[in-house]
Amino acid sequence: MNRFEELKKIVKEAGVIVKNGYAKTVDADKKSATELVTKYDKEVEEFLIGQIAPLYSEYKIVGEESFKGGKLPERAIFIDPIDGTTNFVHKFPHLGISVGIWSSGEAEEAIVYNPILEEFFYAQKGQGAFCNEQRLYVADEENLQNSIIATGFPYVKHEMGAEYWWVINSMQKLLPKIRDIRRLGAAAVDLCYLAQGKVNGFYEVNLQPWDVAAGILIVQEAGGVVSNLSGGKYSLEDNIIVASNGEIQSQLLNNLAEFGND
Ligand code: LIP
Repeated sequence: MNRFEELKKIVKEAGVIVKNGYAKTVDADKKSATELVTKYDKEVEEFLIGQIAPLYSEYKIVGEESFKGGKLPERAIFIDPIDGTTNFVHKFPHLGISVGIWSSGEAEEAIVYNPILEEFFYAQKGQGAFCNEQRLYVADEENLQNSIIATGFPYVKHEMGAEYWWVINSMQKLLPKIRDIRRLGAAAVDLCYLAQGKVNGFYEVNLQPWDVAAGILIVQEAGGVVSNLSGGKYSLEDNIIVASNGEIQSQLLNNLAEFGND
């Protein structure tokens, strides 16, 4: 079995931990006024690190619950053990185990697995994107007005700072120009739903590398595009991500607010 197939098996096994926790009443700790973490986030990340580190020994692992900050490694495996922790705690089934493998600023391999809905998304660079073995393609829609756009709100929203005003100003500018918004609560899965053609675009501010490292490749391999707010190449250290089926990318970018203009 090749290394990526073994990685798929490991993520599937991690899904059992998530499923068991989802069926229980879960105690959550607060990382901040609005950000939650549970023992399942930590247990899944520890399991994944223990299994993946020997398999991908030439990479450094950057996990949401264990990363101590600093410069991102050139060759890294970004792990979000439960993307959508708030949904996990509130029993809203939009969540995913996200594993994104990057080298020199490019995504190489990606897995996003929602064990609650049994949606297993994966991609390898140049080999297409899949959900449960079915090939994925972004939706063929060239008109922003006919588009469903997914987004999310940053944990710092309660501080009503620059991120909050960007979200509000962008919503005010964009909402009349689209079919509707979907705020589902897990960026990794939002990006997979873009790849699957369920939504036509996605944007968000203040996401972490582990939220998007896998979803980005799945979008790209499904024919979509990912950029920063200026339309340039997205870096995992950028503050704002804008992704779409490609046909509406410039319309979407033109209808988001500039950052910092309160
Ligand atoms: C979440 C993202 C979501 C965002 C939330 C949070 P977490 O990640 O997936 O899109 O809106 O604020 O960042 O914290 O559940 O891993």
